[in-house]
Amino acid sequence: MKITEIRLHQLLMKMKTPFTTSFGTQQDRFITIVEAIDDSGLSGFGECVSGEDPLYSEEFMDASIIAMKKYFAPLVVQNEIEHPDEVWELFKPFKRNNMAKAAIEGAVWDLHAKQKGMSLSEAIGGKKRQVEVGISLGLEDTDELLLERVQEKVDEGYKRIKVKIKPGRDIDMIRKIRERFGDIPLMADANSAYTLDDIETLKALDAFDLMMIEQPLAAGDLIDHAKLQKEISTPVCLDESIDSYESALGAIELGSCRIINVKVGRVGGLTQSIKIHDLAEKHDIPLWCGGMLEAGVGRLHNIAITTLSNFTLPGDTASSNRYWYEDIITPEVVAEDGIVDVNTSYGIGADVDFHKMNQYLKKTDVITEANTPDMIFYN
Ligand code: OSB
Ligand code: MG
Repeated sequence: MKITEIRLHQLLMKMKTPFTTSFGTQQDRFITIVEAIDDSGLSGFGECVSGEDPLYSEEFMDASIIAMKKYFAPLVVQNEIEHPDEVWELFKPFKRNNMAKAAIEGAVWDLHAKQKGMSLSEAIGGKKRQVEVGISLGLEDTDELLLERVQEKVDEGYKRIKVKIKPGRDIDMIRKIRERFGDIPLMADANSAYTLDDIETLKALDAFDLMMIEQPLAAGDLIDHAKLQKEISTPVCLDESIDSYESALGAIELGSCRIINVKVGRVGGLTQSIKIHDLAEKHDIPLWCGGMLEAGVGRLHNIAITTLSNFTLPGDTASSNRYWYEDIITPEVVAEDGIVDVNTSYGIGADVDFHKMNQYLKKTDVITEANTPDMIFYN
C-alpha cells in the first residue's frame, strides 16, 4: 500500500462526568485521531490514547503528538508498507512511545482492512461476532454515591463492574458493594496505589471474592506482584506493568499475575497485542481489553481486538454514551445488556463523522512525503 498522507486531528472532548482514579481526576479528554490516506483517497483511522499528563504512564499527549509528527508519521509516508505487521519493525529503532506508535499503526491496520474489503476484526484473525463488556467506575466522594452508580450500571446489564480503589477507600467500600449487590461479577483496580507494606489490606480483600485485583503495585513491577500473588487468593491482573511482549512473558514466567489486561496503546499496537494474545493463550492466562476513555475510533479498535479467542473476560469497552454526549463516529458503540455487536462490514465498522468531530477539533497537522518536520522546537 502507498500511504500518501497522515493527518493528526487533535480534539478536546469533555466527558459527561469526571473520572477519578488513585492518580487523579479527569474530565477534559485530549484525543488525537490519526487518519492515514492512501493514493486512491481511502482513509484508515487510529486513535492516540495518551493521557493529558504522565500520570498513568510516562506517555502524555503533547509528547505523543511530537513523536507522531517527527518520527512515526514520516516513516509511514516515506516507506512502502505491504502489511501492517511491518509497522512495528519500522518503528522499532525509536524506543517506547507505544501509544504514539499504536495510533499510527492502528490507522494503517484500518486502511489495510478497508483495502482488502475486510472488517478489522477479520483482518487480525478475530472470530467472535459479539463481545461482552463491563464498566469501569471511578472513585466517588462518598460510598453512597458509588453505590448509586453501581446500581445504574447493574441495571444497564454490564457484564462486570470494576471499581477504582486506593488506600483508605478499599475494604469498607468493597464490603458495602457486596452487601448491597450480592455476588455480582466485581473487581477492583488500584492503579498502582499500594506497596507490599499494605499486604494486610490486600489480604483482607480476599474475603470479598473479587474476580481479580488490577495493578495493586507499582507500574513496571513484576517481582513484588509475584510475591503478592503467592500471598493472596484473589487473582492479580496486570495493566500498567505489561507494556510489551517481553514484560508479558516476564509476568507469566514469574507468576506475577493470573490475568492480563491488554490495552492496544500501552503495548504499542494491534500487532503486539496479537503477539501477547497468542503467548497468553498458550499459557492459559485469560485476557480482557482495557480502556483509556477512548472516543469512537479507539473504542472500535478495542472491540476488534476483543474478538480474538483468548479475550474471555468482559473488557472496559462500554457504550459511547457512558462517556460522551456525542461520540465522533456513526453509528456509536452501544452495549445492550453488556453485549456489543461486532460490525463486520469493513475496517473499524463505523464512519468517522467529520461533522461531529469538528465540534471538538482544535488543530489538524498534515504529514506528507514533502512535509516531514525534522525538528520541532518551540513550535
Ligand atoms: O487503569 O484501566 C485503567 C482510564 C484511564 C486510565 C487508566 C484506566 C482507566 C479506566 C477506564 O479504568 C477505562 C475506560 O472506561 O475506558
Ligand atoms: Mg487499570
